[in-house]
Amino acid sequence: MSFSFRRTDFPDGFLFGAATAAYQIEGSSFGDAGPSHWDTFAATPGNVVNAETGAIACDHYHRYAEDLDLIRAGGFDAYRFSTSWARVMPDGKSVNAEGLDFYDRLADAILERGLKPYLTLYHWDLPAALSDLGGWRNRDVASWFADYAGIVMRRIGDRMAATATINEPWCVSWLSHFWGIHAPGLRDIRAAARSMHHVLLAHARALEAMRAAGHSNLGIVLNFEHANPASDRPEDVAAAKRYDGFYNRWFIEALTRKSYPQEILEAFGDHMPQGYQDDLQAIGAPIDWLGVNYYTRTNVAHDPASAWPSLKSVRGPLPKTDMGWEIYPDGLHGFLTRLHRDYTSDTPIIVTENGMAWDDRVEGGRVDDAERIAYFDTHLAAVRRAIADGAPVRGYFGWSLLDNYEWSFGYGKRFGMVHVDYETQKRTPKASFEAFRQAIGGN
Ligand code: IFM
Repeated sequence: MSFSFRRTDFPDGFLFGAATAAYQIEGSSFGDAGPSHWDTFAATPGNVVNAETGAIACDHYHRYAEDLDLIRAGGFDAYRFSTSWARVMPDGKSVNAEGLDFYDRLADAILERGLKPYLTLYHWDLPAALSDLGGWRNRDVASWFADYAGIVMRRIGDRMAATATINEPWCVSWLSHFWGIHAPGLRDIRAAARSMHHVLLAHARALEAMRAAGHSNLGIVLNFEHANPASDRPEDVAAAKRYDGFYNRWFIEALTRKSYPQEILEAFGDHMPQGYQDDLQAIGAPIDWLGVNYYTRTNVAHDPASAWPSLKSVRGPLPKTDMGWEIYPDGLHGFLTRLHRDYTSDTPIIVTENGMAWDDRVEGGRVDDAERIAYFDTHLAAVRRAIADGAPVRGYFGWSLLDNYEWSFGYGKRFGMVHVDYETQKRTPKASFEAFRQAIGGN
């Protein structure tokens, strides 16, 4: 099975890439990395399937050369990776030379293969020592993060094609501090309100520090989920609007309009940090590009029995991935055109993550992930339609290069274009990897 497109169906210079994140692949037990709040979260019963951690993961720390060879062989143009805060600053204060040396080697190795390095500075591995101090609930996290960003960029910033501050602020804040599904596992509206502001303040302070140091092509990566009303009933339509407010609009409106959605602010009330209004000017400083992560839609119903936001997700009718997520490519087209029209105008947009989990099996040395090929194909068709409709989309990164640690789901959910046998660490490119190679011109 192959894709319905070729590289030439996209504008000249359109980037195809593969994406990963440090904690999900590196092996956090190697190279004197410190514990992150994911290590402590996973060590607490009930948080992660089988109590699995990123201690070994895909052993990318030792196997990065082989993994980068794969990206090149697939014909990709770019590699999106993240640096681990806990590896670079194990106690949250001092620098681990071995950690920085690793990223220095990695940066060179990416360039040696003719790939463009797309760096994300925070993909969720907060040092446990900073979590002890309140982590994202503590306003000081903004200056801690700016310091860390400066340290990483001084070492490898000269070689980065593009740099994002934070991956998916919604996950860093709401998912982790209100729904308690990710580290640190809090379920508390005050923690949510604070972290939802501080994560953007941290972005702003890091951006300022990097600009002052002369770095360029700086952005942020937001995740978007289409909020579909479960019915035409006005209560469900209003619930979907609230969902869109705290999931999608909160972050993009602060970044582009220097304001938060009124309805969400009112619900947070006094839980918002004092004087938050004074930070919005900095939070709304221009970015050079916006990263968009998109996977699915949610069908939202009003739920009068639960506290604000008084809603629940209900099972929808569309085919689903192994995560139970509905496959809805129109949502990607919708966000790309909506962002361009309502928020970001001509700021370049890069699809920094898109992909699906499937219960892949190696059979006869092959993994025939036809479902994933169809997923990528229909979403890349949505990207093409968005470009035709005027959205300045400049690239697309498949999530993910490798099967990896899927956070609270442990290793059970496979998102990779390359299968990983966690016993032997053997990599087996799947049919979707081969489909990319054929469409975009690898060896
Ligand atoms: O694996 C994650 C990634 O770390 C962030 N975006 C969503 C992916 C799939 O859940």
